[in-house]
Amino acid sequence: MSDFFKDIPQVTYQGPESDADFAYRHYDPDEMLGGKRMEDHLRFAVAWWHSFAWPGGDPFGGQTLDRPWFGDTMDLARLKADVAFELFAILGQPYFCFHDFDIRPEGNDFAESTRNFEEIVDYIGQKMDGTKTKLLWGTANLFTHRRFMSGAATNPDPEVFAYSAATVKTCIDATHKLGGENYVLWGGREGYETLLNTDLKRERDNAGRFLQMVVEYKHKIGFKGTILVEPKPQEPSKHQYDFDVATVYGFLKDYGLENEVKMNIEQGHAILAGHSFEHELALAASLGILGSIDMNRNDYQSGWDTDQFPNSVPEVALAYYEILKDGGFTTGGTNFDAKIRRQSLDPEDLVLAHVGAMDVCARGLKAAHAMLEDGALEDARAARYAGWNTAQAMLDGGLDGCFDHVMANGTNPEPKSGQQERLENIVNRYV
Ligand code: XUL
Ligand code: CO
Repeated sequence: MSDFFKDIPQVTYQGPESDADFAYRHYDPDEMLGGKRMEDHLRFAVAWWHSFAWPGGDPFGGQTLDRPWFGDTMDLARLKADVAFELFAILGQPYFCFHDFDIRPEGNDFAESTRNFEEIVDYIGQKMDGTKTKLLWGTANLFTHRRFMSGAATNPDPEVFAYSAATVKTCIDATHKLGGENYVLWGGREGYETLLNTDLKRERDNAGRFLQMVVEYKHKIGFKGTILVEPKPQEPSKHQYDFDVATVYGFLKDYGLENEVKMNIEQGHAILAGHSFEHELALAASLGILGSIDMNRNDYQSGWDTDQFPNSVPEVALAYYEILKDGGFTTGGTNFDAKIRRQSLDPEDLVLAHVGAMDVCARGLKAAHAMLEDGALEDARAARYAGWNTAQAMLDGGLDGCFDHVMANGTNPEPKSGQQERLENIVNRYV
């Protein structure tokens, strides 16, 4: 046991009336919603990078957080893992996620980095034994080190492509070994700064081949988890190839991967792309590729990826509505890809950030479940499209069919109310 979280109690469900800081008011893991425990609906995960590896920097200032495990040695990497599992236990978290870079010190070369990584992965495996915490997903950090500055799979230099592929192999191996339920690819540097030096077609083809190689390898080693791509329109690259769900779907189709790869959709990335979170979720669901979510928001004034913990029940309710309507998570879950603010120095800030976010998500989930059960929104939606139940013959007939239909009926279609305000009022009854 480290003493990092000393004096912080295990957080338990105490009900909406509780005024304790270290208590869940809405997240009751065992509460049943539609025949499924709340914990199994939400499948919360702590993100290793923001919670344990981020030093508190912003573009104008460096480290603000002082952590006893900061440094480059294997002993400190093990201490970081010890503290991580202490946080999981305090929160009762069922899952975590990591990049290779978050858990191991960088070596002098690929071989040493890989040795460090494998050693820590085994250490984490031992820590998982005997706890309830599992791995939601693993991923490779192909964006922080300067070797990736011009891209990983989309780098003009094939040596960097190879290095990236070799790194991803080690990360899929680790995810497989730890029983991970998904493997994520977020293309932080898979884009460009200027078209003047960029062969866009070649880069896109290389990204397609890279993802095919990932899928081939998954099948080769028998990894049963889901491969997920996480869209984001920009930042750090000026333009990123995985712009949004629609763009990634087109990309998957081009490279024959639409039945192999799903989406990890992040709230803040959806907003950066000019969409709402629920738009991205609904579109992915309609395409059959909704996999998992990163539940972290951005500041609406800064217009940048501030990775804050969620705190708006109405927003998360509409997100979980789309997820439940799609049948709920299978291998996916709710990853808090979120960091505390750089002034939040204390260990308890890290705990309370998760407690609040879990409660917000629990309230949103309960509202979404009730909205779906009562059917008011879906009944109205079905009624709005009811005419299509008898329109097949017209469609089969093409333009002529439509012409004949209009001539035979001889009427002008009457516009009908979209009832937006009534539907918004319905939502507000639940949130
Ligand atoms: C970056 C981001 C990443 C991915 C994993 O904006 O969201 O943390 O989730 O690489
Ligand atoms: Co993310």
